[in-house]
Amino acid sequence: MSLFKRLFSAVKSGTTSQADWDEIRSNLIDSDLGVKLVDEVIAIAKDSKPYDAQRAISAQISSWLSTKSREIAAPSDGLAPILLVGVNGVGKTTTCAKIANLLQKNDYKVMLAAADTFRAAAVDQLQSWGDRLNIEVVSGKPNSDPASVVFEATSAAITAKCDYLIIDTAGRLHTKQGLMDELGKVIRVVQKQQPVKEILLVIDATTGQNGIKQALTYIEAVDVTGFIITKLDGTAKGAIALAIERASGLPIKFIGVGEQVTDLQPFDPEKFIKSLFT
Ligand SMILES: Nc1nc2c(ncn2[C@@H]2O[C@H](COP(=O)(O)OP(=O)(O)OP(=O)(O)O)[C@@H](O)[C@H]2O)c(=O)[nH]1
Ligand SMILES: [Mg+2]
Repeated sequence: MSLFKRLFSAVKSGTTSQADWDEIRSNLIDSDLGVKLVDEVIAIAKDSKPYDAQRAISAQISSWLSTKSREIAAPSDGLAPILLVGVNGVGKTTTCAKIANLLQKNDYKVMLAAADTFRAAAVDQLQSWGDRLNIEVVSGKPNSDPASVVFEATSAAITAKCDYLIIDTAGRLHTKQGLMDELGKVIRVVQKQQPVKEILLVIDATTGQNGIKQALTYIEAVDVTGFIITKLDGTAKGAIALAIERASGLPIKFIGVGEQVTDLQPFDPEKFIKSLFT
């Protein structure tokens, strides 16, 4: 990710001009860290001794991160329903398949629910992942009520004694109140049968600072338990991960690093912070 490589060399060299500092600052702002965090990290860097700069900056970044668990909730009371939510095109459907695959590889019994009933292609997309992974997909008729699909899927998953039900929802702009209300209804319908274990907000790393707005608006509307940051393979803008945790206090649970089903990694803060310096 190399986000702080330049900053770190500047501290190590000890002879950085104001013009250089200005350039470093503007590069960091372009990386979507946000002005406030950029100024915080530059202040720490300027105050550090060269031999101690990496430790001091890392400690500062660590203090921005969520202290909540990054594990996926265990299916401790029977079926664990997990919803993936987020704006259009961020990678929800693909990530449902990735998580289903990961859980299945860990010997859990998994079912998928296609609650994006707006587009016929959305159901087909999830169904084709289900076929490839040999995982059952529950879906409804086109344009049917997503809440009724989810109700049926939850019953089916309980009857089949599944450990996890991964629910793919339609992309919805955080600014569209009607769509957010509908999401609330979908969640309540699951909740009637089984406690929802995770509501994971999927955010595209390439969307920039708007990702923070999405996070904060979704958190107000529903009980988001964590984030998945996708498309980190195609961008140098990983700083959004830091900014989102700092703004929300909630943990990133996974990162998406490609379009294949295995391109999902747990978010490892230590490894991530280390990668910012090299
Ligand atoms: N490079 C890259 N592409 C990804 C990643 N995750 C998803 N994609 C791609 O992003 C595009 C959109 O993915 P979808 O899973 O359909 O996104 P969605 O959020 O379900 O979209 P809607 O249902 O339309 O809201 C697809 O081409 C995916 O292959 C990722 O981590 N890296
Ligand atoms: Mg989708």
